[in-house]
Amino acid sequence: MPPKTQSIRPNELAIIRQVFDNIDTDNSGTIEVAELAAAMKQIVPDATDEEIDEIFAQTDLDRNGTIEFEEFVKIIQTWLEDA
Ligand SMILES: [Ca+2]
Ligand SMILES: [Ca+2]
Repeated sequence: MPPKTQSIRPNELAIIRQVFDNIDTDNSGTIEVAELAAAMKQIVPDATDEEIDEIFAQTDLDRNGTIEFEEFVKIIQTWLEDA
């Protein structure tokens, strides 16, 4: 079975892990919507709650209400592919 993070290099994965841990301010191992909102408002100060909700919904692939690291990696991969 191929690894799910096939197209990401180990050093990139380490950077993504750091970003993930920075957003996960309560160190629960998952990103909650409030943590995403806080991170988004640092990057994009005028981001609306609707925009944040939309990004959260797009990232929370299994819709369990939290962003797991695996989901975070997938959304970063999608962004990198689109760039
Ligand atoms: Ca958290
Ligand atoms: Ca999830």
